[in-house]
Amino acid sequence: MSSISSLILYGVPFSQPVRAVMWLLLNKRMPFEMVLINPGSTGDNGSRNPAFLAKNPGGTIPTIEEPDSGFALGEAHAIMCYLCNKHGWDDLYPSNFQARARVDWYLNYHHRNVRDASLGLVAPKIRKDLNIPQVTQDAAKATLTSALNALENGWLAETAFITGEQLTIADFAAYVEIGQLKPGFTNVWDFSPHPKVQAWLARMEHIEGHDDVHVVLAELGDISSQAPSMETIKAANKSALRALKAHP
Ligand SMILES: N[C@@H](CCC(=O)N[C@@H](CS)C(=O)NCC(=O)O)C(=O)O
Repeated sequence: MSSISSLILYGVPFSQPVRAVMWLLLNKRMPFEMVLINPGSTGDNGSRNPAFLAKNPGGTIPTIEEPDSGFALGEAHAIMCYLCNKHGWDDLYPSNFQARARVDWYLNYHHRNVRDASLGLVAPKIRKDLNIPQVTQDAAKATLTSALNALENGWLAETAFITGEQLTIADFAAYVEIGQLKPGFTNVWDFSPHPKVQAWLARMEHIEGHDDVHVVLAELGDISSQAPSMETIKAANKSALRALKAHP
């Protein structure tokens, strides 16, 4: 996965926005090195440690760094757009202004809508330390339901992918949130009211890089009836990193 001067991706495979960036890089077979950063921790490898805050003042993963120039960038969507711009990956981030604007539209929409999948359903079980109040979880689930309705009746109503017939980075961004909920992974959501979303999820499974990016969730398995132990979470992360290293 890496060479000495390759791009550095700070993160952990458990992080949804980190997985979006990983997927883009694996899909494009772009060498990178993942440097493990513990989200929320002020410790040595923590995202709230002063050394990390100097790279990303928001203290979040993913963050990338280019070793040659020292250029650092945070926010998964900004990172994916930058990488597509830099490498000319117009297939995933179209150069046509209107097509690109539709991708940007979804990427902006995502943050306070689809992203609530993690807040309402995954973080309460994986990040028990956050003590996310029930009322917050319920509000996040309601937001997710509205977002899935918007995907079902709007974005995915007529097309194979979110902004049209072509896969774009909008699909990576959306899938890392929505896909994590399905049977085979955490199994914490009933998708039966959303058949078009289900069909899109199935389509996304065939996109290059899907399996390697999602080792962490395949290993974690069903968490619908019981929250996983810290050992299970750590083991899943380790398997995910092994898979990443083995990627051509
Ligand atoms: N909008 C950001 C969200 C990043 C984010 O929420 N990352 C979490 C991990 S999934 C994080 O770093 N949390 C640590 C913290 O906020 O202290 C993005 O898309 O990159």
